[in-house]
Order: sequence, then structure tokens, then C-alpha cells
Amino acid sequence: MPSKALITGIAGQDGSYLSELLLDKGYEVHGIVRRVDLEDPDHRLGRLKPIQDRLTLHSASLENYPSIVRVVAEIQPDECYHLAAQSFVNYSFDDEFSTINTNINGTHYMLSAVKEKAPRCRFYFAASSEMFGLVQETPQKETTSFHPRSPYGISKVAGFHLTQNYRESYKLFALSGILFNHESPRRGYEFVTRKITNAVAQIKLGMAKELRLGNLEAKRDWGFAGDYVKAMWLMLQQDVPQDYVIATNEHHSVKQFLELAFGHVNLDWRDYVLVDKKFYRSAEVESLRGDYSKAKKELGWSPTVKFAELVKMMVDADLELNQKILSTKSV
Ligand code: G4F
Repeated sequence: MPSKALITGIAGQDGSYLSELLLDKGYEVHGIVRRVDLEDPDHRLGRLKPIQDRLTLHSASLENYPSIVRVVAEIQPDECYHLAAQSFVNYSFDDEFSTINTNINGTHYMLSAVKEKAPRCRFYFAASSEMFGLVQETPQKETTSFHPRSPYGISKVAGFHLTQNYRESYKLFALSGILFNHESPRRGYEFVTRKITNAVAQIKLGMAKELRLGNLEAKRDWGFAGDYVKAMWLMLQQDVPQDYVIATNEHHSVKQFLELAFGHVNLDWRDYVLVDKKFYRSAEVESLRGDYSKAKKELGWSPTVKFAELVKMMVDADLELNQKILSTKSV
């Protein structure tokens, strides 16, 4: 019998890479999606298109406990990857109640459903480097204390502690991956990396003239999402559930990302980028850099894609995508 995996947030960047990885390993892969996603698959499930006929998608809502319990009881998963969240930090300032309610309750519902209906299931919680916020040391590691700077960060700290508590109180095999920023051509357009690479492609192709951004001095530890989902899987294969930092231990500023992205198509970013206060955050996380030595030692995991390679990969993919859009418009 193949192992069964259940993924929340399966339609997102990480969910799509993780599904591919698990299918390659022979898993039976199930995903929780919203009813509206199934009604409009072309728009909402685009990342899953190449593999959709190999997945089983279940309609449920992370705001509705009975619907979660029903899916977990029916599937009886061996592994559960809880990736779903309102994950854009900026939105969380505008809509703090909804971010906090959805992210914390969603994690609580998943943990409780697993405990009640599939207690032998191994549980992965997508924690985040945003939990470190106003960093207490650099680089950040598993023992670094948290100081979240946004409702999103607060919701992830709560999810981390809930996961830890279910592990300690109910002996669930439950752990958190503290993932630093991870990007790819499948990244959502609202995040700064994709916003930049899409704009670079559009400017190069004559489809846009400028790019408006917020804080260019912020530094992030950016890795490749395809590498990071391998770490999620490795964590659940260990004998003992533990939390791990997943990062590259390098950080770069938004400005450095701009230099490389525009430079890749022989443009100077200074000619196109405007700083707009609208994109500044109420409380910024200025700088993140993660120490992944525990994951390296215990999981045998290391990142394989370097920063410059990641930027080029994303710009090239957006050039191709926008070229297609241009050519369909001209037909
Ligand atoms: O790309 P971002 O929006 O990512 P952020 O806030 O670091 O969060 C991402 O990574 C976390 C892991 O640490 C995840 F948990 C989270 O779900 C998400 O995936 O912003 C990166 C930086 C920020 O400092 C922001 O202020 O870029 C800066 N920035 C400057 N101008 C901008 C912009 N960010 C966005 N999204 N848009 C701008 O115009």
C-alpha cells in the first residue's frame, strides 16, 4: 500500500512542488482546497495542472472544523503537511483579525482532527522566519527567541507553539519547519521577488514602464522552493519529531535582487524603480539570515540553488510567460 499524504495549501507554490516530490516517491497524494477552487480550476489550481489527474482533491475549509475532521477521517493519512495560511505579511496588517483567526484556528483544527481521527499521522507545520521578526541574534537558529513584527508573524508563533504542545501533550509526531523565504517561478505576484522579476520581463518586452516598491534596504535569506519542500519531507522521515530551520545562511537586500534581475536583461534598475511609501510596512523585519546547520547535520539537507541562479531562473521564466501573453494578444 502506498503511503498517503494530505496537503493543505496544495494549490500554492510549496504545495505544488511538494505534490510533485511525493508523487515521484510513490505516495498517494490528497489535497484540501476550497469549493471555489474546484469551481474555477483554470485560475485557482493552475500550478497543479500538469499533475491534477494524479491527485485527489477534497473540498473543505480551514475555517470549518467539521469539514476538516471529515477529510482527515476519510483519508487516514500517514503524513499531513499543513501549508495553508494567509501568507502575505502586508495583508496581515490590513486585515489582522482575519489573518490571526484563519491561521491560528486552521492550524488548531488540523492538529485536533489528526489527534482525533488519525493519531499515528505525522504532522508538518509550515512555520516561518517571520517569527524571528526583530531579530535577537544573527544568524537565527532553532534556539533563537521569537519577536514577531506582524499579525502574520504572531499567527505563526501561535501555530508553532500549538504544534509543540500537541507533540508534548498528546505524543503526536508533530513538528515545525522554520522556513526562510523561498521563491521560484511559481511564487505569487504580490511577493517582492516575483513582483520584481515579472516587472523586469514586462519592462524588457515593452509591456510596462516602471516598478514601484517599498523598502529596498530590507534583507532576506532567499532560497529555492523546490529545495525547501525536500526538507519538509525529510523532517517527517526522522525517528524523533523535532523543529528545523531551513535557509541558505546568506542574505541579500531587495536592492541587490533588483541589480541582478535588471542586470540579467541588460537594464539598469535605477532607470525604472520608484520608491513608494505605500509599500512600506507598519513594522518592518529588516534582516533575516538562517543557520541551517542542524538540518544539514541531521537531515543531510543543504540548499542547491544559489541566489544569482534563483534570480535568473525567475527572470527567464517571466520573460517566457510574458512573451506568450504578448503573442496570444497579437493573434
Ligand atoms: O516578499 P515579501 O513580501 O516577503 P516576506 O514579508 O519576507 O514574507 C515571506 O517570507 C516569509 C518567510 O520569512 C513567509 F513566512 C511569508 O509567508 C512570505 O512568504 O517581502 C520581502 C521584503 C520585505 O522586507 C518588504 O518590506 O521585501 C520588502 N519589499 C519592498 N518593497 C516589498 C516591496 N515586499 C513586497 N511584497 N512588495 C513590495 O513592493
